[in-house]
Amino acid sequence: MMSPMLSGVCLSLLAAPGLAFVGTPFIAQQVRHAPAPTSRSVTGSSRPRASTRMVATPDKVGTGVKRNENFAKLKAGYLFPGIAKRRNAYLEANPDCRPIISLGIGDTTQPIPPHILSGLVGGAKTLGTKEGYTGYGAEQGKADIREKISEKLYNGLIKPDEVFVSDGAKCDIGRLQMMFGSGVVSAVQDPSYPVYVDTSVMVGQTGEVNEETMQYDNIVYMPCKPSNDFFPDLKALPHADVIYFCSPNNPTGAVATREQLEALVAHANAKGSIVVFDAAYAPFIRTPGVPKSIFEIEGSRTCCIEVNSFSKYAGFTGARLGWTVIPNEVKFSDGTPVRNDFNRVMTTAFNGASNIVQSGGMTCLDDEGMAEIDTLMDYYLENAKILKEGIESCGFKSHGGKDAPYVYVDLEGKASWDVFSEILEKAQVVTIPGAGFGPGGEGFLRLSAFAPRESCVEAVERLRAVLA
Ligand code: PGU
Repeated sequence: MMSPMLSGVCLSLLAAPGLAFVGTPFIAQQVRHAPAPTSRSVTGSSRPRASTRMVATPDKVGTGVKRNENFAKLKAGYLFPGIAKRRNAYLEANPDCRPIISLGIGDTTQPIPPHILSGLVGGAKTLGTKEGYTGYGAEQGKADIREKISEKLYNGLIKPDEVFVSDGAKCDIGRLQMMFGSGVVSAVQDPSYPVYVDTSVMVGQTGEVNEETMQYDNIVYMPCKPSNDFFPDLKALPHADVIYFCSPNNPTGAVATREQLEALVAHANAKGSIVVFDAAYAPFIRTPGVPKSIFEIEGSRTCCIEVNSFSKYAGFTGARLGWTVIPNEVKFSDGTPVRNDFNRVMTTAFNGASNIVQSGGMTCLDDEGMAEIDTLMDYYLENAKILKEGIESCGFKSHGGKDAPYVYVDLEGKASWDVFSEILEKAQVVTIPGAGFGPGGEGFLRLSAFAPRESCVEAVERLRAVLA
């Protein structure tokens, strides 16, 4: 629903006298009765042009273009800008409040470490030389970084030509959806990173949202909660073509074990489904034996795609660099390799990741860069520990926060948007309500460990004062 403030703004815009496109009755009438101009008068063509569609009349304020009906199905704006809006509205209403601490969006805050940075700087400098200058492409990423990803992150389990380097995991999820199109059924963990559901809606895979369950028709929601160890009962699920699975998980912080991932891969192979495995938080895994990639699991090469990103590894949330792996053996039902169609998307609707940032990706994967990534991960994991212990000292149960940068707080039945507002108002701390990640997240709150250390420490003090 439009907020009163927003609707006020819209109404006053519509009423603004200087806006010719809305039109005074005189202008609107004049246009309606003007002789129909031709669409190509310069070349002398006499094809008639729809005369009144370009200028809106008072009761018709848009163009003549029909809105994509799938967008009308989306019930709210994207989660994170929505949270930012609430924070800004609070700040506007309380300009003298102490600085707000964000444990909200999972955005990195620590500077890019020196060795990794040298790659970015070097990449930029190379562009200023005659010999080093490069332009477009390759759309799949430079050969050297594809090789290095295959060697350093996948131990050779993946071939370089199965790696597509991109501007990030979120963008790749959108492009995978463009490739799958409207004719597939997607399954998501509930709760989950909202991009999987929202892009499924946008490309037309779903029906309307069911106002009672808050679930979209034609999406399979896989409940992930403490009682099932945040791993769905695969046997009980209706069929889905594409299964989005994220581990370490956003928002629950749950990390799937080898046995669980083996069950997932076996399920996908048996049912003919494709798993899109989101490993954006893989480097947070510290527990020995827990897989960091779905390609560590036998059988995955015939049914799995992995999306991944340097965003959280190296503080590249703004620099933008990610990758997607599609083994040659993953095929559509007609035998077409999925890789071929994704290549078609990447060459057509993408133009290759920034060559500057790919140089930064190369230094990430040097031994020195990998050590810097480890130090960054340790820093955020220590933050997660501080937040987890802090919120538990307030009397709450929590999940995650180990092998993952998110602490998932059990609100014991309280509505998550209410608790979000209460904490913002009383503690000036931004969190993310679990309900923002799907109906299965109701009753939980996500805390992000990506804030600076001192902010995490202070946030805990503030939360204790309010909640304990
Ligand atoms: N995959 C998962 C599971 C994520 O949580 C995020 C970011 C991404 C992918 C995005 O990776 P990029 O490579 O940077 O595109 N999640 C953050 C940011 C949210 C957003 O979408 O803006 C979060 O707070 O959940």
